[in-house]
Amino acid sequence: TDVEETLVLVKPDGVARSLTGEILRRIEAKGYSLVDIRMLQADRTLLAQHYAEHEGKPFYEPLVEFMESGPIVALRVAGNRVIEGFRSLAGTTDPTTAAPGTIRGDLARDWGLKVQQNLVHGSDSPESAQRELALWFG
Ligand code: DAT
Ligand code: MG
Repeated sequence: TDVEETLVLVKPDGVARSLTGEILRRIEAKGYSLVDIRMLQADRTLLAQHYAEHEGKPFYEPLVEFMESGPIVALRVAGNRVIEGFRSLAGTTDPTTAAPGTIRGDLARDWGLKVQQNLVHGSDSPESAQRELALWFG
């Protein structure tokens, strides 16, 4: 096995729509383990670090503003190849095209036209996971 840890965020839309439990249920049903959990209101400093790779892109400002708009639930999740596996559970970035059966495909597809309102974040590589877990869980 290849046990990894990843950072999952339930974004402000997921928390506001009371989908935290449903998202956690899907993660646990897959067999992944919840290692740590915290709920917080993220500030700009944290979000700028978290989304540093996207700075300067046209969607960066609306993305950061959205992520600041309400509480976030941060999850440290462990499992065999969980980094790739959670991305697969989440579905593609744009909820409009995310496949049925995925978190975004099932739960975010009718949430309007804003791509940033896609319910969850998941780290995209071992390097990102290590960096992001340090940011959100210190
Ligand atoms: P992901 O969250 O699937 O890893 P990403 O890292 O490319 O996607 O982008 C981070 C977030 O930014 C994403 O969850 C939603 C938003 N976003 C990405 N591309 C976008 C676009 N073209 N228009 C608006 N928002 C976008
Ligand atoms: Mg990403």
